[in-house]
Amino acid sequence: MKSGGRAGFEEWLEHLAALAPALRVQYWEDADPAAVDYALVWDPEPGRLAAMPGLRCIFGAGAGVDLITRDPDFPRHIPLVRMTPPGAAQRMGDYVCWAALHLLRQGRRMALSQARAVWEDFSCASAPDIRVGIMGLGVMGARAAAMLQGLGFPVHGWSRSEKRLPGVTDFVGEAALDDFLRVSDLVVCLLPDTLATQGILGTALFARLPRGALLINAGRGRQQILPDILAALDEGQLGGAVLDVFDPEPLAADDPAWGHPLLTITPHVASLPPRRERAAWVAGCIAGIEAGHWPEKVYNPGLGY
Ligand code: NDP
Ligand code: OXD
Repeated sequence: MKSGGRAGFEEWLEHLAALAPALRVQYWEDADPAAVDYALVWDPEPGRLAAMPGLRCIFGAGAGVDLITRDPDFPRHIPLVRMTPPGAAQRMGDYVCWAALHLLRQGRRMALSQARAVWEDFSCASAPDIRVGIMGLGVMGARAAAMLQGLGFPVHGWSRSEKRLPGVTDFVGEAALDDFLRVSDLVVCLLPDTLATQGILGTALFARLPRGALLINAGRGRQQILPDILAALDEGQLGGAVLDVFDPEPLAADDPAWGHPLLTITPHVASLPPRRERAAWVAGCIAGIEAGHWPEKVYNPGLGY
């Protein structure tokens, strides 16, 4: 197991010991590679998974598994299960709703005014005025779409294959991206990190949005070009942004993004279920696999997510 370092391991161990006492759980660096059946990892050092000859299944400690699959020796023939415990999508929905309302009500502006003890009143748009476009209508995007609609936002989505979600118009594939962007006053990125999505959130894409559009990225840092986002905020093409993910993480303390008055930064916490929930889910999956039932959310090497 490698997720959260040795301190994190103690917590995983405590929960797994309580939930599945028959499992023999060892820290990544202490385990004999030849004796490992299941690995739970977030960002393993390259080559180590490939050196585990008896490995039956890999569990990602997060829903996104790009830090695992970037290993050139990643064993593509072994199932890689994405972390999708029942509460994960709800937490992402919570985050996206918070971020959308934060942008709508100009939360960053109010926080900066408060820090200066300045009483500054202003009126804002209302949720039905803001057309939200979600890039990625998977586990996370679908839940966020339903919750945003509950707040009164009109919602549409963009995905690789067609999705039929209640009340959500879906724009499918590269050919529909322009049409999707043209009607997106607020873009929410919940895409996986793949060759097709890296660098997608840059100047060229922002130019296709309505002027002053808002941006939330809780997908992956490699999808955004941070200097382009800062330039678009300075220039007014973007009216505000909330970013949860960066490349690399953590974001450097001297990065100019921290101080931008139109940008809110969160430290990759959009959907971070407690270890207890994730341990329960992993223990349940292992019990299922041992009984011949494979989990659904398995990485597809052909698609890259
Ligand atoms: P899913 O695999 O369930 O969904 C991915 C969605 O993106 C699908 O709708 C897929 O289309 C779409 N997609 C993929 N590639 C493209 C493309 N090239 N063009 C258009 N659409 C595309 O993933 P999840 O919803 O579980 O998670 C998405 C990502 O969110 C994760 O990979 C991770 O990076 C990030 N994440 C971030 C967290 C955080 O705390 N910040 C927490 C959890 C996840 P299709 O439906 O056709 O397959
Ligand atoms: C992720 C996660 O994939 O935290 O980012 O689940």
